Amino acid sequence: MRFVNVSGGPHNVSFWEDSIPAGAAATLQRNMQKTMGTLSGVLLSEPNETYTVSLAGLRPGTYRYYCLPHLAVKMAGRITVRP
Ligand SMILES: [Cu+2]
Repeated sequence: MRFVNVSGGPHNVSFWEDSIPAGAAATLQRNMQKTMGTLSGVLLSEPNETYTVSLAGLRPGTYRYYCLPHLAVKMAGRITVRP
């Protein structure tokens, strides 16, 4: 999955550890491009900068994420991995 910084940055992709399937954290962490902490992607500041999270090997379920700088305005989303 590829995220693009269109405007209003910096943005990032941080997953709620308690909102992903049990046992999925290690795989998800490995699948994330550069991180700045547990399940927390680096900040994107440049226009059209991208951030990639591979879905390879992720167990089925819902993975909820948010943007750390914009959590207060509820910038968030979810990825559903189907079996
Ligand atoms: Cu944001």
